[in-house]
Amino acid sequence: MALLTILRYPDPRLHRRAKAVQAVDERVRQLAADMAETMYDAPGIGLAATQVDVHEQVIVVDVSESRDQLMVFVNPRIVASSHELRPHEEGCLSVPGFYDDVTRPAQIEVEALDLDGKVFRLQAEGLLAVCVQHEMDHLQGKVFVQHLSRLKQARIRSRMLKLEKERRQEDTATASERSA
Ligand code: QAP
Ligand code: CO
Repeated sequence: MALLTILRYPDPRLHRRAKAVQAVDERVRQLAADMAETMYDAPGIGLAATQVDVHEQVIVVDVSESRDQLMVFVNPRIVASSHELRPHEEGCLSVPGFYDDVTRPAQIEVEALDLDGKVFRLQAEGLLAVCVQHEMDHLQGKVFVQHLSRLKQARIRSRMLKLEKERRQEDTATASERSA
């Protein structure tokens, strides 16, 4: 088990398109286990492989209160979605501290492989439907802020860059204190 580093928006690697997994083997099971550990540690309710700089179609989700209902989707695809749309507030581990409403289909049906490489289908609504769609967007290189207005995207981008810069200066100060 290992904690993985989560890429932060606006890192260009978040916009890479993930490739389909060719075989659900031990390597993929280890990736999913490490992603789950990283998501629970954050803590978050969903994480896509793209966010840990692995550009393969794997997502992990747990929307339960008890934090013990892990779902892993390999090569997920949406096979049906409702005409009904619903707004829901979203956040993202790659955009910490920023939240905004995104409107998406209220219900979806998703087909994916499980960790045994077996095909399964799942109907989802509510938070689970939001989370699966949000994570599947990551696999296409899309971050939820790209659903917002250009103005909001520009604001989030510059605030994230400013925070990153402050963090770097803080790290540099701490390092020079230690060596002094
Ligand atoms: C995607 O996001 C999601 O800003 C998963 O400071 C989010 O787990 C789908 C998080 C909302 C549906 C609704 C965000 C943690 C976690 C932050 C997450 C933060 C700390 C986000
Ligand atoms: Co996200």
